[in-house]
Amino acid sequence: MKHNKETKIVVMGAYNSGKTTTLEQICHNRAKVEYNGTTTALDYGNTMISGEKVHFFGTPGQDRFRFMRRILSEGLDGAILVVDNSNGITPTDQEILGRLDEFQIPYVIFANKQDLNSSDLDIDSDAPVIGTIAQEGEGIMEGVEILLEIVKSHQ
Ligand SMILES: Nc1nc2c(ncn2[C@@H]2O[C@H](COP(=O)(O)OP(=O)(O)OP(=O)(O)O)[C@@H](O)[C@H]2O)c(=O)[nH]1
Ligand SMILES: [Mg+2]
Repeated sequence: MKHNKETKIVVMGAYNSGKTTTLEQICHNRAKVEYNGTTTALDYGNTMISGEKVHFFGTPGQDRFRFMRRILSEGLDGAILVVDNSNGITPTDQEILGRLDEFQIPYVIFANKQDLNSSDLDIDSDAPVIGTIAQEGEGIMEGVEILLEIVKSHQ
């Protein structure tokens, strides 16, 4: 019988882009550490997808917590970069993209807040870009499924 490894996905992105909201849509049993609505340590949740357990860790977006990105990214199988589409790609996003490409981590980009701005992201990446409205759950599970396919084909 095939051994089903549990999968670890890390949700990354700049401050206020919608990482926590995204994770809340994916997972129903969750823990979060935040202060005044901003993530200060991490978000965590897990869910079963196609009979496999998938763990999601959300990073803090504020640059003063960037060390958490490194800690939470130990042993990750894949990543979601959540971009605020009304802001475009920020320096934080650029830094994350550079690392994901450098270490050949499978990832997808969620172009979030499509309700505020639905123009195309100007981005230098070969990863799939999925338009999302995290608050309404739009695009989220479709994007997760695309990511899990890429993670599987990468293994
Ligand atoms: N209009 C709109 N607002 C959104 C969307 N997704 C999230 N938000 C709002 O954006 C704000 C930030 O969302 P969070 O999910 O806390 O963002 P975050 O990336 O976890 O923020 P940090 O942890 O502080 O980096 C909240 O007020 C959300 O309600 C969206 O698709 N559209
Ligand atoms: Mg957050």
